[in-house]
Amino acid sequence: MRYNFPDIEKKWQRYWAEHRTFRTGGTQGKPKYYVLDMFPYPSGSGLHVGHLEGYTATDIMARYHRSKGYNVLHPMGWDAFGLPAEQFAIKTGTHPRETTERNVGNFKETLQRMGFSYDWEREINTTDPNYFRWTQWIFLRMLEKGLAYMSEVDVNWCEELRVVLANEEVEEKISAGHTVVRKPLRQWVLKITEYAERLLEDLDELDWPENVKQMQRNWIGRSEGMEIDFTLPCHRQKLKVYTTRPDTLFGATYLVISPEHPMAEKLATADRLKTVREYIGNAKLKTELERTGLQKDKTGVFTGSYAVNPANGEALPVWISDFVLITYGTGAIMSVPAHDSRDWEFARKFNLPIREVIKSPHDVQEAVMEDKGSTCVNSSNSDISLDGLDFSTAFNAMADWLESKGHGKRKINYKLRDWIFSRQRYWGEPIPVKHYEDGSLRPETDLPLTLPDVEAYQPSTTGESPLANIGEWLHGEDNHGKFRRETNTMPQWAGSCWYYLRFIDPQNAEALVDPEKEAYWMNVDLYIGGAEHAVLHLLYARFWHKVLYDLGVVSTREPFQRLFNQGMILGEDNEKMSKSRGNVIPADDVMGSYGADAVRLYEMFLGPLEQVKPWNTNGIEGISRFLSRVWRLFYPTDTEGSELPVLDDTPLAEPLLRRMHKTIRKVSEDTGQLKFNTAISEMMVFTNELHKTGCRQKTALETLVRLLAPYAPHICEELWQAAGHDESIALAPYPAYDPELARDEELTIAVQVNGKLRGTFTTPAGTPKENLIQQARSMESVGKFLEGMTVVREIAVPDKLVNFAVKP
Ligand code: ANZ
Repeated sequence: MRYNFPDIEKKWQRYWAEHRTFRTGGTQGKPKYYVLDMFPYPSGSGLHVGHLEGYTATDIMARYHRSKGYNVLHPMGWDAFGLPAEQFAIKTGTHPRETTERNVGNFKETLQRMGFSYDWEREINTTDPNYFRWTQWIFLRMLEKGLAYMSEVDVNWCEELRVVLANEEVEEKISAGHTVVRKPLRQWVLKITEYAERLLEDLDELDWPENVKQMQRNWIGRSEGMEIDFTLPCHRQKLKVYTTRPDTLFGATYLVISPEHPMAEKLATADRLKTVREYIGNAKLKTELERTGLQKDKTGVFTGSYAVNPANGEALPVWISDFVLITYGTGAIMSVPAHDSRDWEFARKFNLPIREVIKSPHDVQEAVMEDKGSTCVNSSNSDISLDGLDFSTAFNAMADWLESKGHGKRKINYKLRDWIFSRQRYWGEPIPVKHYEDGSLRPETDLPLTLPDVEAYQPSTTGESPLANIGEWLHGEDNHGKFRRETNTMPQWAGSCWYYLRFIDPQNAEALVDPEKEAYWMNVDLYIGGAEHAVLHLLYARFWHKVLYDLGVVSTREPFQRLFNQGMILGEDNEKMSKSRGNVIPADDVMGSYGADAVRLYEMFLGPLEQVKPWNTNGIEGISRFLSRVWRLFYPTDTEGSELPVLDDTPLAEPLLRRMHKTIRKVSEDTGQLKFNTAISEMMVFTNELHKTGCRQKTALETLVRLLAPYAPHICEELWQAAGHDESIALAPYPAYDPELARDEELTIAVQVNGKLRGTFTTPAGTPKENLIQQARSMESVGKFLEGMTVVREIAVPDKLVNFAVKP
């Protein structure tokens, strides 16, 4: 009988839906496993093979854990508010709801064609009023707690999109060619800074990639320093600077304040006022990035005023420069050009004095204190001396002295800013607040507050959302008086801040999530998604989760225990897949040619999940042949018809028995650790062995099919049924191995890149070439040398070595 994948795949997808095979179990009895994808924004261009990588990985984990006896929660939904649908509405007049529905339909069809074992009864959509009612509910709890507030803030205003951007979004928009300027607007802001310390501390207990944790740490940007007061002889006020290096105070030779600093104009002496005003005016036109970029030429003006250094009484000139940001510290710094590179550049450019106060024992051009063994020099007054002290001793000595004299205070600063939370948009969750004529503000009592239909989707000319044009929605009156509704909507990030909780209890009309169900399912055991969300989504969601924790809605401090970033799949040309490059491989096309099982298997066989790797259509042919070989173990001839395979029941011979137990061990271990590529090559080896020995023994063949089922579920269901089973293979237990029979004779294999030894690994004697290459590729110590390079040749010498010949 032939392997007819289109019919087989359709047949089993229908079977799973009819039998509700992947319905999530209740909260009793079994251990739980919650495995989650970063749910997609249903765009108009559909899913390509890159999108399916992470979804395939989570699906394998879901199926694997089900057969290992876990109660698995594996849901899917749609993060469907957002700009593209709104931009499309502006252009064509189509309601974003229509566009969204159509796109969701397409996405869902593709995902179902892939045979993913989602519990579709838990599907959610962030634009559904039954969903965003709870997004609005969370916002109102934040309002009550003072965590949501309105403020006149300098926002990042995108000219082309006529919308405010979060700090976290600016870079992406600039690189897309948009203009972003700073402009003051009254906005809703969420006080994420109140959680800075907890967001930082709790990172330590998470099983996340170290680089993602580090990016969050950098974004939060905690620094320990001091605020130091410099007296201004001609003014009553003092000038407060923030520094992380009070140990270098004797080396300060001038001060710099930000153009937005409230003292900037006041400090300008009459002869300098015109130049100072001009400089301040020009700074407004630049973005933060233009001002602070390291390679940027430094600009600045002298105010004409001087301030007194509390350590040595020297009068230091006060300058204005736009590399000092008003949003950080106090918006004023003391410059120590001998030991800070930006200060150094600035001093050289404007001919300001440079005084060394740190000596390094090493021969370095510019002494930095982090340099081990560096100590202070030229740093004493009649009260204290820092000379000869190392960084932390000097820091503390100076801090104690300044504090005792009332010249300064220790201070912890964070780079993290409060989260600007309003958008001048139609297609978002309405912010459920009413503004009354007396200036007061009250929450909407009746949630959800839904979106009215509008005629036109353009932002209003005042920069308000199109909702400001809908009179009957906008204005109203209740027993508190006449009111006007808030016209801002929430940013796209809002809905994804808590969706993982709604999957636990999607229909609940009384509460966001039932506490008992929450306690059973949380937190998420495995969360897979792209590294591009390292800061934005993952930081926002952690913040909301902590707010919900404080409200008693959730029982865990963190939402996602384990995070895994899949490496991007590039186009065949080694470039990122994108419409403009024309290198996108649509998922439906390859599924049409090779079937879902082949696509799933091939995506996982491309290389280690975390690695970036190019798609290669020739490679999928090989996988396709492998599936046919598995099929022919059961049906050796290509005859038409539907005869059942005849399998024999005699005990397995010793060598094959051992081989089988080893295979179970390896595939099971690798699958559990998301090392899917090596698990697959192990199954290939076993399949070859079965063919070579002409084995048609029931246990051996069924074992192969059970191991393969999480990867290629359709063909395995078909063969499992053919072997005489009535129940879905998804419900069959995972094969177990006998440790004694699974023991290996291990050999050490050397791995080289361009002939240089980059690592070794152990593997059973006789491991075939392709398996050796896969294992070698998965090694971190090797991967580093392959990244960004083109592999020109892969050489594997069985039982000895692997060598990769690469070029840039
Ligand atoms: C003197 C000094 C000497 C500094 C030295 C550094 C090195 P982090 O670690 O990022 O917190 N700074 C303070 N406020 C600033 C602002 N608003 N805009 C630009 N720069 C600002 O950085 C703190 C350091 O950055 C501070 O310590 C200050 O320069 C500068 F050898 O003060 B330092």
